[in-house]
Amino acid sequence: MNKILIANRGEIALRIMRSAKEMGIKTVAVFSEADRNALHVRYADEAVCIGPAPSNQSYLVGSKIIDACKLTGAEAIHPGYGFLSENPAFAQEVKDAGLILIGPTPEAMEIMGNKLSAKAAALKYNIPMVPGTEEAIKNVDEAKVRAVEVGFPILIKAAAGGGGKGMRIVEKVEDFEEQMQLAVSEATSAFGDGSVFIERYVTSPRHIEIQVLGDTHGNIVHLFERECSVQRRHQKVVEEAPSSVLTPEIREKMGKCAVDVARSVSYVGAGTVEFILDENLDFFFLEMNTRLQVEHPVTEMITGLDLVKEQIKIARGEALSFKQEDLKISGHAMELRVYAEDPLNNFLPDIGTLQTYQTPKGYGVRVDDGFEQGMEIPIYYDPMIAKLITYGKNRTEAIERMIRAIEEYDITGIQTTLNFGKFVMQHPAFVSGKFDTHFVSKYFNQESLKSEDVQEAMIAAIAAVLLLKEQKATIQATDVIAKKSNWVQNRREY
Ligand code: MV4
Repeated sequence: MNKILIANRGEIALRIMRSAKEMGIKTVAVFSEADRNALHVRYADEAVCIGPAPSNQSYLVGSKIIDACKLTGAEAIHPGYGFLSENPAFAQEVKDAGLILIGPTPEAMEIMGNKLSAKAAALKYNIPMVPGTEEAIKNVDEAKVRAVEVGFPILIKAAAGGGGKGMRIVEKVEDFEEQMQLAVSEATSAFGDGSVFIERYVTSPRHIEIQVLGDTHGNIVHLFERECSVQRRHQKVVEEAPSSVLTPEIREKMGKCAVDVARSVSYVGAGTVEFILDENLDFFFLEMNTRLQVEHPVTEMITGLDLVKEQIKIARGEALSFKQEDLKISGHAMELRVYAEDPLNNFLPDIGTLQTYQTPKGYGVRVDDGFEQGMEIPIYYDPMIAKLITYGKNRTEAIERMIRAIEEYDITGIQTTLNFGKFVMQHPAFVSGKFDTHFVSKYFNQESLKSEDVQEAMIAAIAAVLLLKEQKATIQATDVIAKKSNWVQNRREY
């Protein structure tokens, strides 16, 4: 494999190219008209424009990407995440064109692309799953009987759904029919497939996923877990590895289950098996993602492996160079997704120009990004501008380093989720490790970011009062507090 095409943009395109370069493989970028000056275009050895800015006219058009391979002589395609990365029809077209897709087979993608067929495949092994229906619901009355058996609250899920889309919680049996009808029509319009099923609703889960790697020789290993419970409306914000709640025993059990799930579809490449973990630390398989995930760097940091290099070696037909027992966890890694969104304005995308853009540096800090100072964030794509990753000898050090790195990160011109990340890192529930998927909705409101400043102002005011008292100044304490906090409020930047 001498040349690969990266069918993606932004930070992940660059991240993939860096590994290819280290392996002596030439890279081809594809870009839309909005990305003509993007870093991934400049970094690549060659670049091909594949159309106008909207992704359905560029990054999502499989035929243009295959044509770009033919034009440049690229032998393989790395799809990154999003876009065409989990599209079985594209995977098949790539194969039919005599090219290599750096990823799993179209068959594995197809099965895992549907939650019901994924669960059916996993059923071949003894994988714990949330009680519910094993097939798409055809008869509402039968489903209602099953729902009562399973016990309320229950969750209706769309088989074709992903990332929490098309999910509905039903609290009591009287609401069942109505919610079912709504779920079916929602699923039909969103995915063109109205298949839904039910599961018992696990009320306070943690979201834990296991990274797996499979080669073309039948070897499959897991690379431990990532904790992804800190999310907002199904958008992950903070991820870490390892999870602070898993015991070595549960980790081993989950890891074995993840390998079995992968084995159930003869998985080849890098994949992620998603579980939820309840308060009793019982875990249940939910689904499998057949791509390299956004949060893969935390796994790289604790295992010392380069997942993109492993993907490329697997695609070249090489056998994994290590066994499960060779792998171990070293230290702790945190990742914060830096979005161009305003936490003080309901996380609305905040597009514009990066007037200042200075990344944090130093020991244990990694920034995977795709922009530089002066660039404009295009409105057409995902608003994630960077991933800030820190590594430490333990969780405490990774958190402390993350706070330091957030403070060093200097971005002006757009609002970002950096200060929100700092709120998470300093929150007692996060620090103690006792949190679930409701962390953000439970603890965060816009006041949390403001109150940090007010608290600082109060402390500053009290310190000033004490200082003045010491100096025996004759000023009323209340005046000082009012003045001090006003001063701090006036210089606030948001
Ligand atoms: C669940 C659940 C509780 N009980 N299934 C959301 C995304 C999709 N991958 C699965 N999801 C969930 N499935 C049962 N039976 C709670 C969630 C869930 C969730 C899962 C992972 C990460 C964040 C989440 C946020 C809300 C709900």
